[in-house]
Amino acid sequence: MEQNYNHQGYVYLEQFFSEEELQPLEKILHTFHRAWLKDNDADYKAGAINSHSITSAQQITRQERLDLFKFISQEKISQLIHTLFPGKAIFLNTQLFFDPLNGKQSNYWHRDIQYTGMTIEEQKKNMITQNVLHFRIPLKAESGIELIPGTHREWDQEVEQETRLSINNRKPGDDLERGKKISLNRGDLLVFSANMIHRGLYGNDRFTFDIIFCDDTPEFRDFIDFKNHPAKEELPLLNTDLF
Ligand SMILES: O=C(O)CCC(=O)C(=O)O
Repeated sequence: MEQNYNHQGYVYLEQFFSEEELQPLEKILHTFHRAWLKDNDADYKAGAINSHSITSAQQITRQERLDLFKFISQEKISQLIHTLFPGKAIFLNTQLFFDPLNGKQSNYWHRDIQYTGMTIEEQKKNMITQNVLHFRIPLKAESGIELIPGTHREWDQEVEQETRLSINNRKPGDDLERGKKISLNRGDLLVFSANMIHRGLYGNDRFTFDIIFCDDTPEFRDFIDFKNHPAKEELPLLNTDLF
């Protein structure tokens, strides 16, 4: 698995979670999402496709928040993290992805690192050494993610960069030849590097939970919003080194 990840930049694990694990998670996420839609109507109407920071949301109870932390740091996720990260990793944040209100809205190829303000040269350098992994947990069958295997370590071909960055009449939603679509079912887990070229595939009223982990380094720690982490008194209830 580790070798697969090192070559491809992703790991797809079918039926990784049981119904017993998913149902309580789903209930919390629906509570959050209903409240989010009410509070963020303008963003939703303006084309939002995700919310984030569920673990610091006022809309869930302290117990629900603790249950989320337990889910995030459960043994089988923790084991995967220890296998896939070269060094120690830390929880970064959560996101919830859904379909855009406008069914015609295009998705967009990107690398998460392109939004950090780094120059292209810095991005090329840092994507080799800095690790950010998405753990995608779909609550229903979805078209999933399209990604370009190997690009967590390799820079774009010219047409790929032009597409991501809207250069030479290319648009971020244009198809790319090397794209590989990974459709997902409820129960599956897709782990992929945020550094790689990827895009979400909309449809089927998707509802999918992403947990994000990164290297535990000072650079990333500066970037973490610790509101999303457990409070000091909650830590002893979570037997983990991920927070
Ligand atoms: O699912 C999506 O729409 C995009 C997902 C994505 O880009 C990400 O998780 O970084």
